[in-house]
Amino acid sequence: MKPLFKISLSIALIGFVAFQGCKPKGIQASAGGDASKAYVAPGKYDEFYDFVSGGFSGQMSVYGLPSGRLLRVIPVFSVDPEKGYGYSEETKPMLNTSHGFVPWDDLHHIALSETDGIQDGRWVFGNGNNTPRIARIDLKTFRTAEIIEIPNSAGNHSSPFITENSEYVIAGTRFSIPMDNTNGDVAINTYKQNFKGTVSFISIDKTSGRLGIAFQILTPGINFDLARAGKGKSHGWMFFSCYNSEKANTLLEVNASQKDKDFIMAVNWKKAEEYVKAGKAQKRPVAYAHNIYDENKHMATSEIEKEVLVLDPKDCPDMIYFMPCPKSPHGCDTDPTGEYIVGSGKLAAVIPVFSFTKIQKAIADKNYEGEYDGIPVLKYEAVLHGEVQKPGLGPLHTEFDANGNAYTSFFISSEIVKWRISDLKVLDRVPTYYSVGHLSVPGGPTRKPWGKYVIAYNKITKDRYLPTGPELAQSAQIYDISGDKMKLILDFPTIGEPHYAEAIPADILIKNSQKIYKIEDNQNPWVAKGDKYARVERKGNEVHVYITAIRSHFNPDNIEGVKLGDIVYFHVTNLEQDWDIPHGFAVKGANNAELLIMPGETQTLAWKPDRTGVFPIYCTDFCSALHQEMQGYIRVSVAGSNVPISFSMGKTQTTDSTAVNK
Ligand code: K7E
Ligand code: CUA
Repeated sequence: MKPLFKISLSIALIGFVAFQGCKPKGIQASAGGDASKAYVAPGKYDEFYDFVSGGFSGQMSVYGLPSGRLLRVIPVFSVDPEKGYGYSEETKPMLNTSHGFVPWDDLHHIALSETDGIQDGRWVFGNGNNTPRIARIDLKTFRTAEIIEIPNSAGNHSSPFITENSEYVIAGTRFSIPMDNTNGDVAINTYKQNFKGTVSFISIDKTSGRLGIAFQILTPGINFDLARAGKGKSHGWMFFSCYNSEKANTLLEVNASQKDKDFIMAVNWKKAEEYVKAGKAQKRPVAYAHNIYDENKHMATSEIEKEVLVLDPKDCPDMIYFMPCPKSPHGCDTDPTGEYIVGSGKLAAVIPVFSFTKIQKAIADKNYEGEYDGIPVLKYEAVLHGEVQKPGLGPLHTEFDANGNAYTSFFISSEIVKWRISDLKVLDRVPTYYSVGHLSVPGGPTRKPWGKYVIAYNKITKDRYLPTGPELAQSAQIYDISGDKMKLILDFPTIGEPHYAEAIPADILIKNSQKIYKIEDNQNPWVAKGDKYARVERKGNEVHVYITAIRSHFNPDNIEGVKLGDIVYFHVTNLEQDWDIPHGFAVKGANNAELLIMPGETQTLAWKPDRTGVFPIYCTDFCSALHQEMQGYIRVSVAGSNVPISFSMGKTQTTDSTAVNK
């Protein structure tokens, strides 16, 4: 540490301690003094990128760790007017589904791509809970590159969890439902006869990342909550937590809490692959949207796919097993070695830890306690490594460090508990402020945890921040876990309602981060690659404005000849080839949003004028000293007007032949 840094840090610390002085006593004590560990000096980079789910915001946000600085919000399942996502003609198809345009969703879980069980920094995946979807975000550009809808599913909560070589992300349905190819118009109280669950295996192309639904497995009508892939010795298996083994269809808070134990479902997906190869899967008619953003065309396309392969466990022995798990399990997490599977029963008084070796032995010995809908149920004692006794109340999720320790979040007792996997001893506990949901250790779900911190994502903030009306910010808290005891070092408010998050060392991503799109590679059908292509064309009642943007003007910036009843398409190409120089574009009265166009990119805004007059257009992103001069006018005349199409910039009416009004 340089001396200068020390001085400014101690000033910061004095401020910090003084500020703590006016807080309630309990909080002050627990926040005690290790803020230096979260301090990243101005101008310095953070050590980790933290990808945080936005919950009901439908987005993903990116923070630096350990500073908690917000770096970016990535629009995924919800429209984002700030970036024009879901508003521009090029991005609208990303939000297409079999139900049409669905501009919102609920994103709970993050999965970073892995090679050999280690984060490789290529892609990050997120789930849409409401209208079942999985998204792939490209980590070169931090933009959503693909969204695939999941058929035969409702409430895609148990998703997206990734296998150790990114073979698959999986998607387990939370709600069981009548299958898509059956007549779903049935009485709800026929649940037990007509409702089924599925878990889907979505393959990831090794080079392009392109997703495809490889197969689905039909399951009893229970609810899938969370999942984790096996790794190392348990690679080839996937573990799903299930609740509502009672198969209740009403008042689940009571009716789905009847049994002492629900299940963790163990799926041998290597075996499932064999069954698919052997032709055991049934082709079922379905309809689901598959949306891909083409980086060269700067444009998304959406296709409706029509078929899915479904495996029925009846035809596929040795593919799935149930393990009893107390009581309404939520989290289901595998440790870095792949030997231990931790089930967190929301209503359970212990944390059961299962052993993969014992599971294999119980399967070989057919050590079953019975069947559930024809699927073998392994004996609890036979597969149990042991139980963590008196851990806390309301265990939800568990993450791991590289030293054989586990960290479990407790919603009801509002704490993180550190325990040792080998002997199941509780080692430490710290309060969270308040009611932690997920927690996350960098690399925590992988074969190689990076450790250093555990971050709590809390549901309730109460007195932690200045009041902001009826709704308060959700909050994350960072604890230093480098020593024996966990130490709270920072609170930071978050966007939306975070559930899961995953952090990755910054070095892995920085080197791949893209700075611009090359204008020569731009294959958007409406691109204008320079002034000579700037033009306005009428096609029936469509007016296409091919407009270029470069500091600090639009070309053209005076446009006439639009008539009421026309739809105007502004195709804006940003000609800049410098990092961090987007231009924005907005027109008065537009019913959608702005465009925010990256260097080398083309984006299109559709505008249907509702009245005659002259309407300003302008750049919305402060791009230069003369940003405020980056503006123009478009004139709208009456429907039968004979004002011809014309366009210009500066004094010169263009005389380029491509630009002449035909
Ligand atoms: Cu526990 Cu939706 Cu992962 Cu929230 S879920 S906390
Ligand atoms: Cu371009 Cu401001």
